[in-house]
Amino acid sequence: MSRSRLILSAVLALWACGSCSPGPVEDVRVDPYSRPKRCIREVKRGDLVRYHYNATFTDGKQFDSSYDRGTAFFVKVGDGRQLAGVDKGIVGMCVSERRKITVPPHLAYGSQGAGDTIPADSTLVFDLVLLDIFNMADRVKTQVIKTPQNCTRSVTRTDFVRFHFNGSLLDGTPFDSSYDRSQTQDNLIGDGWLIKGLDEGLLGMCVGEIRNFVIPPFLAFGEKGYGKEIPPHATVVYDILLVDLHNPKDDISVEVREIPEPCTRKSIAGDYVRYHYNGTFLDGAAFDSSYEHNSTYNTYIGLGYVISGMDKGLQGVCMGERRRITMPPHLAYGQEGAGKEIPASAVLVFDIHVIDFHNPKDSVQVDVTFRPEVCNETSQVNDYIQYHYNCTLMDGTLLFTSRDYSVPQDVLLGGDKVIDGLDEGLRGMCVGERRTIVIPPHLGHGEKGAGSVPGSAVLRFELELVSIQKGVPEGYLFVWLDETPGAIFNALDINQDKEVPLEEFSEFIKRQVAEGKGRLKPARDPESVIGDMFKNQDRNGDGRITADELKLKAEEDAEKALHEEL
Ligand SMILES: *[C@@H]1O[C@H](CO)[C@@H](O)[C@H](O)[C@H]1NC(C)=O
Ligand SMILES: *[C@@H]1O[C@H](CO)[C@@H](O)[C@H](O)[C@H]1NC(C)=O
Ligand SMILES: *[C@@H]1O[C@H](CO)[C@@H](O)[C@H](O)[C@H]1NC(C)=O
Ligand SMILES: *[C@@H]1O[C@H](CO)[C@@H](O)[C@H](O)[C@H]1NC(C)=O
Ligand SMILES: *[C@@H]1O[C@H](CO)[C@@H](O)[C@H](O)[C@H]1NC(C)=O
Ligand SMILES: *[C@@H]1O[C@H](CO)[C@@H](O)[C@H](O)[C@H]1NC(C)=O
Ligand SMILES: *[C@@H]1O[C@H](CO)[C@@H](O)[C@H](O)[C@H]1NC(C)=O
Ligand SMILES: [Ca+2]
Ligand SMILES: [Ca+2]
Repeated sequence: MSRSRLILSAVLALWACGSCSPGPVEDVRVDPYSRPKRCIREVKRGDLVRYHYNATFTDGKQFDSSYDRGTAFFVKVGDGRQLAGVDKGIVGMCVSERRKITVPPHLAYGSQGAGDTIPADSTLVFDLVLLDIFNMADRVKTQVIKTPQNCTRSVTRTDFVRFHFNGSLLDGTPFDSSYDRSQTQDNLIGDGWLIKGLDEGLLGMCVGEIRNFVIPPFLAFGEKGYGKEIPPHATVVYDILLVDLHNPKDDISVEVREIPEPCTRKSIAGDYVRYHYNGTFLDGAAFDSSYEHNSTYNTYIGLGYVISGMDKGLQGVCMGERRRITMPPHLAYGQEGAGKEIPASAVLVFDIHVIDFHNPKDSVQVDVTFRPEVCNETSQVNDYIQYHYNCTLMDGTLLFTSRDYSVPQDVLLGGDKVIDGLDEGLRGMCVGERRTIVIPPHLGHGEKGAGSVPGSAVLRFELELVSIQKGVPEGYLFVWLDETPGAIFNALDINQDKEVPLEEFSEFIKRQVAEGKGRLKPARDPESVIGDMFKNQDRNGDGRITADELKLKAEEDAEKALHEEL
């Protein structure tokens, strides 16, 4: 349009002055010798422009230059503050365009000239490059460059944002970039910390969104500019990527992803939780994961051992639950951040998988899954039992199983041969009974764990009792089931020769056991138990028990029992 308008105005000038002049009055000549490919806006009257220029006479001699003053020329087009010829010749220009405007004297300093510098009737040549253009009616011009897939929340007033930006002037000269500092720009919105144009422009943005802003100087750095980079009256252009967003009033937010059924118990403050996590920022970038450490993260909750967002977010979880906990910086690592990984004021997103938890006060939890109809006797301490088991972690990982062996597992209950929780959980069972027991680590393998059992792990055992061999009280090798025979030595001395060697003793004991009158300590070779019993009676170790020896031993035992009673 600029061309045709100029020609048109030249024609009009010709007509208007047709009778008063010897020839057509010369108009401004415009030579747009360098025009950018992209021109989104052209200068029109009323616009405010910034440009650099060199001014010469037609012979090329320079009489003025904006460069000499160090700042570009700033003016409103059409308000008469620049030469009428330039005012006219600049119309239609784009930013970064270069024009040579040749101004005839009557549109410059006329027949008067200007002081010593411009002689009368000088034609002047202005070589200028347009740097900036805006209008007081402008608003921030916003263009969405990239929209994220999911946007659950967008910036509102009083939010705190972290963003990356590239800032440039309208002619493309970069003036600042957060990328150069490798850290985000962090600001409260609506609080006057940011230039007006951004304070407004960031509203409604989502994390991951990229916007381009063109901001006129009166909504940016105004007539003062900023530092060396941003000149006075500069329009600024920002590409902004929103990285992070929260409100200082935010609490944690919890999104439950998966709750296993049944959930019989939920964690409370004071529990000790083992969990896996993936830690990311709001934009999805990962900063840490427990899986990389090959172990769960373990902590007491509700007691201030972990960042408060986590302390809170881990309460009320079920074993096996998966949840996402999003925590604002004031409930995470705050304005300081942490190490290289967590920047200042970062919102953190943790995807959590709860493996197990327990309370230091927990005891063994028993759940009988099958009880046979006939249950004449149950397993007790000192009994020798056989059982099948599957031992898993609470997430189902199988650790051990008796199926790996050809025979069932066996144990003398109370014998300190298995973890305390299992010893306890195996008591009170009928043969054929099945139960599931849950053992907290303090009754299991403790904080250190053992082998494939992780430290502080809660264990689940599936148990099936195969057999019970009743035992004898602690410290005993043999007990009488009926009454103790009165004349014991006579009974022992089967051939009545007043002495009892090992063979005779052994034969007697075995007969008692066979007849159901007595019981040997189970879980050991009977011969060796009988051998020990014999040694206890054969006081002088000559291989024979006499009546006196037996009497002495009986008296001692009675005395010992009396002492123990007292
Ligand atoms: C003005 O002159 C200087 C020095 O010759 C040159 O660098 C600059 O590009 C010129 N500016 C314009 C707008 O012609
Ligand atoms: C967006 O949300 C949907 C539904 O919540 C989810 O399935 C999808 O994975 C999300 N996409 C991204 C890129 O986060
Ligand atoms: C800023 O510029 C850098 C370098 O050109 C580029 O990688 C980055 O994507 C730009 N950022 C935005 C928000 O446009
Ligand atoms: C985790 O285990 C993998 C595979 O066993 C191993 O390559 C890696 O080095 C381990 N990482 C740590 C931190 O122990
Ligand atoms: C963590 O990420 C890994 C790999 O993407 C995934 O297999 C695992 O399930 C994630 N864990 C949680 C708790 O989300
Ligand atoms: C259980 O006791 C009943 C009655 O005393 C008896 O008949 C039955 O044989 C016993 N069963 C077993 C398995 O010991
Ligand atoms: C152990 O697991 C196997 C396979 O699931 C099952 O057949 C068996 O009954 C389980 N053992 C016990 C004692 O529950
Ligand atoms: Ca004898
Ligand atoms: Ca003896």
